Amino acid sequence: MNIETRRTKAIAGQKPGTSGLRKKTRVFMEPNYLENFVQATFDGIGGGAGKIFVVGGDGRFFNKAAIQTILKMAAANGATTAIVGQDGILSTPAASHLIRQNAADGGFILSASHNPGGIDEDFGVKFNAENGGPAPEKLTAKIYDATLAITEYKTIDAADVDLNVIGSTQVGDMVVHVVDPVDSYQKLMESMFDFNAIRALFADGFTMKFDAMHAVTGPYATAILEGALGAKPGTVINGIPLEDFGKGHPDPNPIWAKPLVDLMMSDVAPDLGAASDGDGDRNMIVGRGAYVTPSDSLAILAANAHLAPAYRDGLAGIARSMPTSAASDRVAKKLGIDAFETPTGWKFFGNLLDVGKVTICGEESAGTGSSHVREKDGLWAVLLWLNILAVRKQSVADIVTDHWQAYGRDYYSRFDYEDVATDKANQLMDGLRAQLTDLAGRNEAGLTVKAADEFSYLDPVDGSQSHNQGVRIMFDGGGRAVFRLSGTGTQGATIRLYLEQFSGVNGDISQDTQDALKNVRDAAHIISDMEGLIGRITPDVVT
Ligand code: VG1
Ligand code: CO
Repeated sequence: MNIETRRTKAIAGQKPGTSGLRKKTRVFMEPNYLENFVQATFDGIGGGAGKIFVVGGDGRFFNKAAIQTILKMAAANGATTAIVGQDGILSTPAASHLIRQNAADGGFILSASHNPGGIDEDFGVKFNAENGGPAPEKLTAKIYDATLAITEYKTIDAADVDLNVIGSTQVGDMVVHVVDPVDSYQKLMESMFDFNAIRALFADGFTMKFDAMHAVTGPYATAILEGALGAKPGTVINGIPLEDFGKGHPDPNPIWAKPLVDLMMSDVAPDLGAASDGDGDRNMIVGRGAYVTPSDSLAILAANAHLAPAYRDGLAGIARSMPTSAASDRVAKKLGIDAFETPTGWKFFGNLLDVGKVTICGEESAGTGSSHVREKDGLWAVLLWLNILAVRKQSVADIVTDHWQAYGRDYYSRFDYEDVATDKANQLMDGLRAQLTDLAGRNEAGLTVKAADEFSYLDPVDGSQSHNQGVRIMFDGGGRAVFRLSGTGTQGATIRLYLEQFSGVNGDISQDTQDALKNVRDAAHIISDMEGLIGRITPDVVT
């Protein structure tokens, strides 16, 4: 094997603390850019010698070329084995499962998740650690340091691997196994859920539409829903992964999956609508006439998980990201199990899952998952819903209403302000920080501030601390507003404003969401002086 050492220099634009690198595709295609990040990753994890890696992506433009680059570099860095999805396809949860199943040392997942794909859109590389989860902060910090210190990278001159053909081949001294991307994942799902009950549900005439948004879940959903579970052909729509996701925005929410939501609100709605994102880790659940917020979905799945075989013995605990509504905390309380509140991002759930403190986790951004992998898992959430529907034999809308009647309703909405000038966004956050100690007792828009702080997290497992994770303003009467800046955008800054209002137990659960949130929203806008600082209060995206 002829290892070439090529000179290179440091790359710009890393964000320490994020689990990967997300940039415009053309930036990734610049000479040495991808190579630098990949070499920095090998350096950050203490080298590739003797290691096994999983490699795959969501099928977006540049996916296959990036895989060839990574395979050659892995071989040059001494890896013994690479496991690659056929056609370069692996959903994020499937990659997480393959890492765990094969006791691999980590994996490269090529995706910018829900960001659009194509030569003029976004690309990304995430490195997942040996537990199958996103690299924790101590590892991303090492990778980041390596991107600054880098002077050379290693590769070999070898022919490209034929990614279309399942089987084993060599790249230099490294063995490459091209595997069916769906197979192992499907077996895992079959081991967790009552497929017979779900099959019977479909056989009884239950109808569903799953929008794969031309992204990675198409092959998974087709094989599992239409193949194994007998859902009607055509249940999966937009099921062929395309390099530009059909020019869509593969983000499963009422904005970007509007056609599906419109169908679900119409007279011809099927029983269940669902969608997943670019890399298959997010999910949207819509019943006939009933959109389920991700925060509610987490709570309802947790409250009903025992109806599926994998969770028959109950849950160890429930974790949610800080901006996610408190709905799941109420479920944990009723079940008598621990509830954890972590910073945004799946990597913070890893330790809790690894030591068995929690079984189910979720984020308001449409991510739900469990201890079966170390990523959020879109199709898993859909299958758990199906398993619950098959057992309860009620509609989604009835299950949601039952839940609100039992626990009260957490009205919830997120406002995104995109492409804000970075200095303005920072000013807004700094302005909030400066007021934190004075906010308690202030009255705005008819609400009194109960408490305000900036969220910090102390990991109960390894003692690590994460600061500056978002400003929280709690109001008397169960309202809350949270401000934070996105870490995944690729252009300017994105301000996220998360709004929440609890109805109270036995409170009014029939209001329109935005009506119920009006006071919290107005108070948040006034306290942050958003209009004065960024010149608008109307968001680009409301979910
Ligand atoms: C967003 C979401 C966050 C999620 C992250 C990655 O981050 O808010 O909840 O974990 O995307 O999701 P941010 O920093 O832009 O708010 V994905 O589907 O990229 O793996
Ligand atoms: Co994603």
